[in-house]
Amino acid sequence: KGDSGLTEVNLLKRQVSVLEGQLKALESSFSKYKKVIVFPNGRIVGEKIFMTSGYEGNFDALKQKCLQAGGQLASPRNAAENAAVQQIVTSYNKAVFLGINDIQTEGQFKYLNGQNIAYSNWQTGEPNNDNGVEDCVEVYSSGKWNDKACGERRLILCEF
Ligand code: 293
Ligand code: CA
Repeated sequence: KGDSGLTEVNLLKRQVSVLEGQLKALESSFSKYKKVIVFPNGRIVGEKIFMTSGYEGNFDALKQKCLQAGGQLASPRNAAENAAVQQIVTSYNKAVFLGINDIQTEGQFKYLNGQNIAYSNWQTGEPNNDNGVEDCVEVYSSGKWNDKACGERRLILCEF
């Protein structure tokens, strides 16, 4: 077999090396653009992106808007995610509604997929179902949660 110095394996090694460089450049560029799109109305936590548009409405309206955008209402599942939600609330000085409610069974708070919540950050004394009408969950600027009537208007915060 004629050999001009570069075997087929070596050619492939060169191509892999080129692709590795291109992938690194793409990762670097993507990292920058992620920062651009979340400034200043969103937060990145691991794989999750929280984003507000500034829109305010009741729970049903907020839920619909997030679904329409291809996401869902913010549903923080740990302290790091809740801290990101808190940052948005603080930045706008407006409470948000989470994708959590006890509409189906009083006192059993669930995600929009119907699963029971696995993380919570209730304010002391909450949830209190004040006046027997509080099935939704708002987040205060303290990051603490309060159950609130779903018909109230709050700031939208979606997760993607
Ligand atoms: C009551 C007692 C307050 C509490 C409030 C909220 C309403 O007025 O201490 O802050 O309910 O739970 O959602
Ligand atoms: Ca309450």
